[in-house]
Amino acid sequence: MIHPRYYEELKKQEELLSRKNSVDRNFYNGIYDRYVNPVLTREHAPLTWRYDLNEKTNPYFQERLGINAVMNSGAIELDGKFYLVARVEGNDRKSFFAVAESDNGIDNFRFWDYPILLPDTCPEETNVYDMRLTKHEDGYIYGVFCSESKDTSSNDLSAAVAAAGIVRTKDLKKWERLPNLKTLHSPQQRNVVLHPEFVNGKYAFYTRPMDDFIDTGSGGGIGFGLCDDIMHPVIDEEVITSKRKYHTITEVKNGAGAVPIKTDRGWIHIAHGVRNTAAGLRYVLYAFATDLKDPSRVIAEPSGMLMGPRGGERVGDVSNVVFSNGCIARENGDVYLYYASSDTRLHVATTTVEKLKDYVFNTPSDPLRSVECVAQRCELIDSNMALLQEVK
Ligand code: BGC
Ligand code: BMA
Repeated sequence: MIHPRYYEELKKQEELLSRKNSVDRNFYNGIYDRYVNPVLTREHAPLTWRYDLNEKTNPYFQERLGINAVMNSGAIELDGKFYLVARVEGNDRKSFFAVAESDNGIDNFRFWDYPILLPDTCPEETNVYDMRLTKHEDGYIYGVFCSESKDTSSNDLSAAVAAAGIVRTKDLKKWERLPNLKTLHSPQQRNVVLHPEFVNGKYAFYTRPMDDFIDTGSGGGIGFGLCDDIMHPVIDEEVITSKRKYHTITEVKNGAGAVPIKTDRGWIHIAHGVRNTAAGLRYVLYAFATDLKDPSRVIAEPSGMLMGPRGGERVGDVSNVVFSNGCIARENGDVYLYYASSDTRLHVATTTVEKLKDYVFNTPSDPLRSVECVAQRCELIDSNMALLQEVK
Protein backbone atom coordinates (compact mmCIF):
# COMPACT_ATOMS: atom_id res chain seq x y z
CA MET A 1 0.00 0.00 0.00
CA ILE A 2 1.14 3.51 -0.72
CA HIS A 3 1.58 5.63 2.38
CA PRO A 4 -1.26 8.21 2.61
CA ARG A 5 1.23 10.96 3.39
CA TYR A 6 2.61 10.57 -0.13
CA TYR A 7 -0.53 12.14 -1.62
CA GLU A 8 -0.34 15.07 0.77
CA GLU A 9 3.31 15.75 -0.10
CA LEU A 10 2.62 15.24 -3.79
CA LYS A 11 -0.13 17.87 -3.71
CA LYS A 12 2.23 20.38 -2.08
CA GLN A 13 4.91 19.61 -4.62
CA GLU A 14 2.46 19.93 -7.51
CA GLU A 15 1.61 23.46 -6.32
CA LEU A 16 5.32 24.30 -6.37
CA LEU A 17 5.89 22.76 -9.79
CA SER A 18 2.95 24.53 -11.42
CA ARG A 19 3.60 27.92 -9.77
CA LYS A 20 4.01 30.81 -12.21
CA ASN A 21 7.20 32.82 -12.10
CA SER A 22 7.44 36.55 -12.72
CA VAL A 23 10.00 39.29 -13.13
CA ASP A 24 11.21 40.76 -9.83
CA ARG A 25 10.10 44.41 -10.13
CA ASN A 26 12.32 45.45 -7.23
CA PHE A 27 15.43 44.82 -9.26
CA TYR A 28 16.55 46.91 -12.24
CA ASN A 29 19.83 47.41 -14.04
CA GLY A 30 18.72 47.53 -17.68
CA ILE A 31 20.99 44.58 -18.47
CA TYR A 32 18.83 41.63 -17.40
CA ASP A 33 15.73 40.78 -15.37
CA ARG A 34 15.78 38.74 -12.22
CA TYR A 35 12.79 36.60 -11.20
CA VAL A 36 10.76 36.27 -8.03
CA ASN A 37 11.12 32.47 -7.69
CA PRO A 38 14.02 30.12 -8.25
CA VAL A 39 13.48 27.68 -11.14
CA LEU A 40 14.79 24.58 -9.35
CA THR A 41 15.20 23.80 -5.67
CA ARG A 42 15.64 20.63 -3.62
CA GLU A 43 11.84 20.58 -3.26
CA HIS A 44 11.55 20.05 -7.03
CA ALA A 45 13.18 16.62 -6.81
CA PRO A 46 10.57 13.90 -7.37
CA LEU A 47 9.27 12.27 -4.21
CA THR A 48 10.09 8.89 -5.76
CA TRP A 49 13.79 9.82 -5.56
CA ARG A 50 13.56 10.52 -1.85
CA TYR A 51 10.92 8.41 -0.16
CA ASP A 52 10.05 4.77 -0.08
CA LEU A 53 6.33 5.11 -0.82
CA ASN A 54 5.47 1.72 0.65
CA GLU A 55 3.58 2.03 3.94
CA LYS A 56 4.87 -1.38 5.07
CA THR A 57 8.56 -0.64 4.66
CA ASN A 58 8.29 3.08 5.47
CA PRO A 59 5.56 3.45 8.12
CA TYR A 60 6.66 6.99 9.14
CA PHE A 61 7.03 8.09 5.53
CA GLN A 62 10.61 9.12 6.16
CA GLU A 63 12.91 10.54 3.56
CA ARG A 64 15.29 7.66 2.89
CA LEU A 65 17.57 9.33 0.37
CA GLY A 66 17.22 13.06 0.88
CA ILE A 67 18.21 15.74 -1.61
CA ASN A 68 20.22 18.62 -0.20
CA ALA A 69 20.43 21.08 -3.06
CA VAL A 70 19.84 21.64 -6.76
CA MET A 71 22.18 24.10 -8.43
CA ASN A 72 24.71 24.68 -11.23
CA SER A 73 22.99 23.54 -14.42
CA GLY A 74 23.97 23.10 -18.00
CA ALA A 75 21.23 24.38 -20.33
CA ILE A 76 20.11 23.66 -23.86
CA GLU A 77 17.14 24.28 -26.13
CA LEU A 78 15.92 21.34 -28.20
CA ASP A 79 12.87 21.55 -30.48
CA GLY A 80 11.69 24.69 -28.73
CA LYS A 81 11.85 23.21 -25.22
CA PHE A 82 14.17 24.24 -22.41
CA TYR A 83 16.31 21.56 -20.80
CA LEU A 84 18.55 21.86 -17.80
CA VAL A 85 21.08 19.29 -16.69
CA ALA A 86 21.26 20.25 -13.05
CA ARG A 87 23.78 19.44 -10.38
CA VAL A 88 21.70 17.63 -7.78
CA GLU A 89 23.38 17.02 -4.45
CA GLY A 90 22.17 14.24 -2.17
CA ASN A 91 22.18 14.44 1.60
CA ASP A 92 25.28 12.26 1.25
CA ARG A 93 27.18 15.16 -0.42
CA LYS A 94 27.52 13.27 -3.69
CA SER A 95 26.34 15.19 -6.73
CA PHE A 96 24.77 13.77 -9.84
CA PHE A 97 23.11 15.07 -12.97
CA ALA A 98 19.42 15.16 -13.77
CA VAL A 99 17.42 16.58 -16.66
CA ALA A 100 14.61 19.04 -15.95
CA GLU A 101 12.34 20.33 -18.69
CA SER A 102 10.13 23.40 -19.17
CA ASP A 103 8.14 24.91 -22.04
CA ASN A 104 9.02 28.53 -21.33
CA GLY A 105 12.39 28.45 -19.50
CA ILE A 106 11.21 30.48 -16.52
CA ASP A 107 8.87 28.19 -14.62
CA ASN A 108 7.30 24.72 -14.43
CA PHE A 109 10.61 22.91 -14.70
CA ARG A 110 10.05 19.22 -14.04
CA PHE A 111 12.66 16.56 -13.54
CA TRP A 112 12.48 13.48 -15.68
CA ASP A 113 11.63 10.25 -13.83
CA TYR A 114 15.25 9.17 -13.43
CA PRO A 115 18.50 11.06 -12.92
CA ILE A 116 21.37 10.43 -15.34
CA LEU A 117 23.32 7.29 -14.51
CA LEU A 118 26.70 7.97 -16.13
CA PRO A 119 28.70 5.09 -17.58
CA ASP A 120 31.03 4.04 -14.75
CA THR A 121 34.35 4.30 -16.55
CA CYS A 122 36.50 5.91 -13.83
CA PRO A 123 36.70 3.66 -10.76
CA GLU A 124 38.51 6.38 -8.76
CA GLU A 125 35.89 9.05 -9.48
CA THR A 126 34.06 10.07 -6.28
CA ASN A 127 31.99 13.04 -7.32
CA VAL A 128 30.76 14.78 -10.47
CA TYR A 129 29.35 18.27 -10.92
CA ASP A 130 28.77 21.38 -13.05
CA MET A 131 28.05 20.05 -16.53
CA ARG A 132 28.32 22.40 -19.50
CA LEU A 133 26.17 21.35 -22.45
CA THR A 134 27.52 22.19 -25.89
CA LYS A 135 25.55 21.68 -29.09
CA HIS A 136 28.60 21.06 -31.26
CA GLU A 137 28.69 21.50 -35.02
CA ASP A 138 29.78 17.84 -35.29
CA GLY A 139 26.15 16.93 -34.49
CA TYR A 140 26.56 15.73 -30.89
CA ILE A 141 25.55 17.37 -27.65
CA TYR A 142 28.58 17.24 -25.36
CA GLY A 143 28.51 17.42 -21.58
CA VAL A 144 31.77 18.49 -19.98
CA PHE A 145 31.83 18.28 -16.19
CA CYS A 146 34.13 18.12 -13.20
CA SER A 147 35.17 14.61 -12.25
CA GLU A 148 36.61 14.60 -8.77
CA SER A 149 38.73 11.87 -7.18
CA LYS A 150 40.60 11.48 -3.93
CA ASP A 151 44.25 12.47 -4.14
CA THR A 152 45.83 9.26 -2.90
CA SER A 153 49.34 10.71 -3.01
CA SER A 154 48.57 13.00 -0.07
CA ASN A 155 48.12 12.28 3.65
CA ASP A 156 45.45 14.97 3.81
CA LEU A 157 42.05 13.23 3.88
CA SER A 158 40.49 16.17 1.98
CA ALA A 159 43.05 16.25 -0.82
CA ALA A 160 41.37 15.81 -4.18
CA VAL A 161 42.05 15.84 -7.89
CA ALA A 162 39.77 17.62 -10.36
CA ALA A 163 39.60 16.55 -14.00
CA ALA A 164 37.29 17.32 -16.91
CA GLY A 165 34.95 14.43 -17.72
CA ILE A 166 33.31 14.27 -21.14
CA VAL A 167 30.05 12.63 -22.24
CA ARG A 168 28.03 12.99 -25.39
CA THR A 169 24.46 12.36 -26.42
CA LYS A 170 21.92 13.15 -29.11
CA ASP A 171 18.80 13.13 -26.94
CA LEU A 172 19.89 13.70 -23.30
CA LYS A 173 18.82 10.10 -22.67
CA LYS A 174 21.64 7.89 -23.93
CA TRP A 175 25.05 9.12 -22.80
CA GLU A 176 28.35 7.87 -24.13
CA ARG A 177 31.36 8.53 -21.93
CA LEU A 178 34.62 9.61 -23.56
CA PRO A 179 38.01 9.62 -21.85
CA ASN A 180 38.67 12.53 -19.50
CA LEU A 181 40.40 15.53 -21.03
CA LYS A 182 44.19 15.54 -20.60
CA THR A 183 45.92 18.89 -20.40
CA LEU A 184 49.64 18.22 -20.66
CA HIS A 185 50.74 21.32 -18.78
CA SER A 186 48.05 21.61 -16.08
CA PRO A 187 47.79 18.90 -13.43
CA GLN A 188 44.13 19.72 -12.59
CA GLN A 189 41.10 21.08 -14.40
CA ARG A 190 37.71 22.40 -13.37
CA ASN A 191 35.27 24.65 -15.27
CA VAL A 192 36.09 23.28 -18.70
CA VAL A 193 33.77 24.26 -21.57
CA LEU A 194 33.69 22.91 -25.11
CA HIS A 195 33.42 25.62 -27.78
CA PRO A 196 30.46 24.91 -30.13
CA GLU A 197 32.44 25.22 -33.37
CA PHE A 198 35.66 23.77 -34.72
CA VAL A 199 38.57 26.20 -34.55
CA ASN A 200 41.20 25.55 -37.23
CA GLY A 201 39.41 22.25 -37.80
CA LYS A 202 39.93 21.18 -34.17
CA TYR A 203 37.83 20.80 -31.05
CA ALA A 204 38.40 23.85 -28.88
CA PHE A 205 38.12 23.90 -25.10
CA TYR A 206 38.07 26.70 -22.55
CA THR A 207 40.09 25.38 -19.65
CA ARG A 208 41.21 26.58 -16.27
CA PRO A 209 44.83 25.73 -15.64
CA MET A 210 45.42 25.25 -11.92
CA ASP A 211 48.24 24.04 -9.72
CA ASP A 212 46.18 22.06 -7.24
CA PHE A 213 42.58 21.28 -6.35
CA ILE A 214 41.65 24.73 -4.98
CA ASP A 215 44.50 27.05 -5.95
CA THR A 216 44.86 28.21 -9.50
CA GLY A 217 48.38 29.21 -8.38
CA SER A 218 50.34 30.25 -11.43
CA GLY A 219 47.26 29.67 -13.65
CA GLY A 220 46.77 33.13 -15.13
CA GLY A 221 43.06 32.90 -15.93
CA ILE A 222 40.68 31.17 -18.28
CA GLY A 223 42.65 29.02 -20.72
CA PHE A 224 41.99 27.93 -24.28
CA GLY A 225 43.37 24.93 -26.08
CA LEU A 226 42.81 22.83 -29.17
CA CYS A 227 42.43 19.09 -29.39
CA ASP A 228 42.76 16.93 -32.51
CA ASP A 229 40.75 13.91 -31.54
CA ILE A 230 37.71 14.08 -29.27
CA MET A 231 37.94 10.31 -28.70
CA HIS A 232 41.43 10.80 -27.18
CA PRO A 233 41.14 14.35 -25.90
CA VAL A 234 44.54 15.85 -25.21
CA ILE A 235 45.46 19.53 -25.08
CA ASP A 236 49.07 20.52 -25.34
CA GLU A 237 49.18 24.29 -25.36
CA GLU A 238 46.80 26.36 -23.23
CA VAL A 239 46.78 30.10 -23.93
CA ILE A 240 45.16 32.51 -21.48
CA THR A 241 42.07 34.37 -22.67
CA SER A 242 40.46 36.38 -19.86
CA LYS A 243 43.15 37.03 -17.25
CA ARG A 244 42.95 37.11 -13.49
CA LYS A 245 43.83 40.56 -12.20
CA TYR A 246 44.94 42.04 -8.89
CA HIS A 247 42.22 43.80 -6.92
CA THR A 248 39.39 42.90 -9.23
CA ILE A 249 36.57 40.38 -8.98
CA THR A 250 38.83 37.72 -10.57
CA GLU A 251 41.81 38.09 -8.28
CA VAL A 252 41.74 34.59 -6.76
CA LYS A 253 40.17 32.59 -9.60
CA ASN A 254 38.07 32.83 -12.70
CA GLY A 255 36.54 30.19 -14.89
CA ALA A 256 34.45 29.76 -17.99
CA GLY A 257 30.74 29.42 -17.28
CA ALA A 258 28.14 29.09 -19.99
CA VAL A 259 29.00 28.06 -23.53
CA PRO A 260 29.81 31.33 -25.35
CA ILE A 261 27.05 33.00 -27.35
CA LYS A 262 27.82 33.76 -31.00
CA THR A 263 26.95 37.31 -32.10
CA ASP A 264 27.84 39.36 -35.17
CA ARG A 265 30.46 41.24 -33.12
CA GLY A 266 32.11 38.36 -31.30
CA TRP A 267 31.58 35.51 -28.89
CA ILE A 268 30.00 36.62 -25.64
CA HIS A 269 31.22 34.72 -22.58
CA ILE A 270 29.61 34.64 -19.16
CA ALA A 271 32.18 33.47 -16.66
CA HIS A 272 32.72 33.58 -12.90
CA GLY A 273 35.24 35.53 -10.93
CA VAL A 274 36.32 34.81 -7.36
CA ARG A 275 37.92 37.01 -4.77
CA ASN A 276 38.81 36.28 -1.19
CA THR A 277 37.24 38.06 1.76
CA ALA A 278 37.33 37.72 5.55
CA ALA A 279 34.05 35.80 5.10
CA GLY A 280 35.50 33.38 2.55
CA LEU A 281 35.45 33.28 -1.23
CA ARG A 282 32.96 35.48 -3.06
CA TYR A 283 31.79 34.24 -6.47
CA VAL A 284 30.26 36.65 -9.00
CA LEU A 285 29.54 36.49 -12.73
CA TYR A 286 31.25 38.65 -15.30
CA ALA A 287 31.17 38.89 -19.08
CA PHE A 288 33.62 39.45 -21.89
CA ALA A 289 33.76 39.07 -25.66
CA THR A 290 36.26 37.27 -27.85
CA ASP A 291 37.04 37.48 -31.53
CA LEU A 292 34.77 35.54 -33.90
CA LYS A 293 37.68 33.96 -35.77
CA ASP A 294 40.01 33.59 -32.79
CA PRO A 295 37.75 32.87 -29.79
CA SER A 296 40.77 32.97 -27.45
CA ARG A 297 41.39 36.68 -28.12
CA VAL A 298 39.52 38.99 -25.74
CA ILE A 299 38.16 42.03 -27.60
CA ALA A 300 36.02 43.59 -24.86
CA GLU A 301 35.80 43.17 -21.11
CA PRO A 302 33.46 45.41 -19.14
CA SER A 303 34.57 46.56 -15.73
CA GLY A 304 33.47 44.56 -12.71
CA MET A 305 30.71 42.06 -12.28
CA LEU A 306 27.66 41.34 -14.37
CA MET A 307 25.88 39.77 -11.42
CA GLY A 308 26.52 39.30 -7.73
CA PRO A 309 24.50 37.46 -5.09
CA ARG A 310 21.70 39.72 -3.78
CA GLY A 311 19.29 39.43 -0.86
CA GLY A 312 18.35 35.84 -0.09
CA GLU A 313 20.68 34.60 -2.81
CA ARG A 314 23.57 35.47 -0.52
CA VAL A 315 22.72 32.71 1.93
CA GLY A 316 23.05 28.99 1.45
CA ASP A 317 25.39 26.04 1.84
CA VAL A 318 28.25 28.04 0.37
CA SER A 319 27.14 31.60 1.01
CA ASN A 320 28.05 34.63 -1.09
CA VAL A 321 28.10 32.70 -4.37
CA VAL A 322 26.46 33.07 -7.76
CA PHE A 323 27.63 30.56 -10.30
CA SER A 324 26.55 29.80 -13.85
CA ASN A 325 27.34 26.99 -16.21
CA GLY A 326 24.35 27.28 -18.52
CA CYS A 327 22.68 29.80 -20.76
CA ILE A 328 20.22 29.51 -23.64
CA ALA A 329 20.33 32.05 -26.47
CA ARG A 330 17.33 31.53 -28.73
CA GLU A 331 17.07 32.11 -32.44
CA ASN A 332 14.90 35.21 -31.78
CA GLY A 333 17.64 36.81 -29.64
CA ASP A 334 16.17 36.04 -26.20
CA VAL A 335 18.69 34.90 -23.62
CA TYR A 336 18.01 32.79 -20.53
CA LEU A 337 20.86 32.76 -18.05
CA TYR A 338 20.66 30.03 -15.43
CA TYR A 339 22.58 30.75 -12.26
CA ALA A 340 22.69 29.14 -8.86
CA SER A 341 22.88 31.05 -5.63
CA SER A 342 25.09 29.94 -2.77
CA ASP A 343 25.31 26.34 -4.03
CA THR A 344 21.69 25.80 -2.94
CA ARG A 345 19.11 26.64 -5.64
CA LEU A 346 18.87 27.59 -9.29
CA HIS A 347 17.50 30.83 -10.76
CA VAL A 348 16.96 32.32 -14.18
CA ALA A 349 17.76 35.81 -15.42
CA THR A 350 16.53 36.90 -18.85
CA THR A 351 17.97 39.35 -21.34
CA THR A 352 18.60 39.54 -25.07
CA VAL A 353 21.63 39.20 -27.31
CA GLU A 354 21.29 42.91 -28.22
CA LYS A 355 21.31 43.95 -24.56
CA LEU A 356 24.31 41.72 -23.81
CA LYS A 357 26.18 43.15 -26.78
CA ASP A 358 25.44 46.67 -25.60
CA TYR A 359 26.63 45.72 -22.12
CA VAL A 360 29.83 44.00 -23.24
CA PHE A 361 30.91 46.50 -25.90
CA ASN A 362 29.73 49.78 -24.34
CA THR A 363 30.50 49.34 -20.65
CA PRO A 364 33.88 50.91 -19.89
CA SER A 365 36.70 48.58 -18.86
CA ASP A 366 38.30 48.57 -15.43
CA PRO A 367 41.12 51.13 -15.08
CA LEU A 368 42.32 49.00 -12.12
CA ARG A 369 43.06 51.91 -9.69
CA SER A 370 40.64 53.77 -7.43
CA VAL A 371 41.74 57.20 -8.57
CA GLU A 372 41.23 56.34 -12.21
CA CYS A 373 37.90 54.66 -11.41
CA VAL A 374 36.71 57.90 -9.81
CA ALA A 375 37.90 59.88 -12.83
CA GLN A 376 35.98 57.45 -15.04
CA ARG A 377 32.84 57.98 -12.95
CA CYS A 378 33.29 61.76 -12.95
CA GLU A 379 33.41 61.69 -16.72
CA LEU A 380 30.03 59.94 -16.74
CA ILE A 381 28.63 62.44 -14.23
CA ASP A 382 30.00 65.38 -16.28
CA SER A 383 28.22 64.31 -19.42
CA ASN A 384 25.02 63.61 -17.46
CA MET A 385 25.17 67.03 -15.79
CA ALA A 386 25.65 68.71 -19.15
CA LEU A 387 22.71 66.80 -20.60
CA LEU A 388 20.49 67.64 -17.61
CA GLN A 389 21.45 71.34 -18.00
CA GLU A 390 20.63 71.19 -21.67
CA VAL A 391 17.08 69.90 -21.17
CA LYS A 392 16.32 72.38 -18.35
C1 BGC B 1 32.81 20.79 -4.40
C2 BGC B 1 32.58 21.93 -5.37
C3 BGC B 1 33.59 23.02 -5.19
C4 BGC B 1 34.98 22.44 -5.22
C5 BGC B 1 36.04 23.46 -4.92
C6 BGC B 1 34.21 20.32 -4.53
O1 BGC B 1 34.47 19.27 -3.65
O2 BGC B 1 31.91 19.75 -4.65
O3 BGC B 1 31.30 22.49 -5.18
O4 BGC B 1 33.45 23.94 -6.21
O5 BGC B 1 35.08 21.39 -4.28
O6 BGC B 1 35.86 24.06 -3.68
C1 BMA C 1 33.33 25.82 -7.50
C2 BMA C 1 32.44 25.38 -8.59
C3 BMA C 1 31.01 25.21 -8.14
C4 BMA C 1 30.58 25.97 -6.93
C5 BMA C 1 31.56 26.99 -6.45
C6 BMA C 1 31.22 27.60 -5.12
O1 BMA C 1 34.69 25.72 -7.61
O2 BMA C 1 32.97 24.38 -9.40
O3 BMA C 1 30.61 23.88 -8.05
O4 BMA C 1 29.35 26.57 -7.20
O5 BMA C 1 32.84 26.43 -6.39
O6 BMA C 1 31.26 26.64 -4.11
